[in-house]
Amino acid sequence: MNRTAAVVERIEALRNEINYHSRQYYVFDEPVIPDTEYDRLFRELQNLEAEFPQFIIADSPTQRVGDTPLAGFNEVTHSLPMLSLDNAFEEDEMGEFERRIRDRLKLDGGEKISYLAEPKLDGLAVSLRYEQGRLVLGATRGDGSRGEDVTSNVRTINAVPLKLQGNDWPPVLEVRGEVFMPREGFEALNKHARELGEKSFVNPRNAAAGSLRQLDPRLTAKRPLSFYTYGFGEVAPAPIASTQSESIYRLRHWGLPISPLQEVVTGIQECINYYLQIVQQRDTLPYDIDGVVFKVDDLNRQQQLGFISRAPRWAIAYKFPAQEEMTQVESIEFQVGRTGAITPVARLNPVFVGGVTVSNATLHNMDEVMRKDVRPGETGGGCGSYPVN
Ligand code: 5U1
Repeated sequence: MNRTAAVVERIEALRNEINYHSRQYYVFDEPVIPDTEYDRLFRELQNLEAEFPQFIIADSPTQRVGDTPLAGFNEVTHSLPMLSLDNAFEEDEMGEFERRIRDRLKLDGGEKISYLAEPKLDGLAVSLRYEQGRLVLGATRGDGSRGEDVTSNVRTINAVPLKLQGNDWPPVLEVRGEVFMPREGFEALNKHARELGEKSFVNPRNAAAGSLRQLDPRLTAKRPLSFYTYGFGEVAPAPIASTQSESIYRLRHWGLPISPLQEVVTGIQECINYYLQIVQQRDTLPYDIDGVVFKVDDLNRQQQLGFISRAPRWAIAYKFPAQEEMTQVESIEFQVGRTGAITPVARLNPVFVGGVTVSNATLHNMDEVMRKDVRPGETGGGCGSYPVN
């Protein structure tokens, strides 16, 4: 074999190996090599591609980050609308949800309904379109019909595959899911911003949204974003399975990450039990969630049930109680960090919110204090353990 053929073979092997390890990490949560070994493989590929640029392809793992900032985001029309979810806040409303479904499907008393249950991530909904297994479009939800083309930014998210695994995917596969920032990454990002005297983010959701709307993908690439898939847009040919759970499970085999907490539950009591179990786990999860989503598992039933305005009748978000309380600002103090960065902190009249007593709230920086016009003696609202602490 001549040198060029050997290089082509090595490049191909490295890409496959790197993609395999990415899937093990992001999709299966089972990394098999240490980060240092992964970095070594990545660097070897970068070096070979630098020496032989004629063999660079758009979906090489080295090509996630483009180097041209955009002038603005183009508007895109979703091939199928991006739906929203109806909400339930009480157990009774979950009972009503099931009763409406039973009535429409004309089910007799004995027949139970199965649902796919999963946590509702507090992030930003996006649509990813794969054609012939390759990522061709990433778009924000926008108004549900039209969103913004953020392809160059979603490409920088390591959990988003640039190319699907295997070859049994439908030629057009559009998936919907949530881009989010894990808490640890959010804390590190804010700490860094504070050390540099820059503006910090109020919560991981805002940080994820701000990161995805950067015009320079090199900045998005530095943000610790992740992604889970939960649904579908256009799929052709469709369907890919007869239930929501099987369809979503197939995505996993194609390299798309899905929540490891997904479960099929049957009947409304199991829905409630699942909700209570997730409430218990909520604070230990590495990312913020604001409820639990239930979807009728049988796709024929989903079709029979259809939609009402922009929300499907076959799905519901059972939301956690709002983690927001009113209290009084007693004083504003200034904390000096190890690096000399000064952070204003509000001392609060202690208030119980989100399962904890809150008596301090970081105000991040003076811009935030001015923007929110926070003053001692005044009363205002704030959200749970984040960022109030
Ligand atoms: N986990 C989850 N979040 N979420 C949000 N599933 C889910 N489904 C949604 C939305 C808007 O919509 C379905 C109708 C696809």
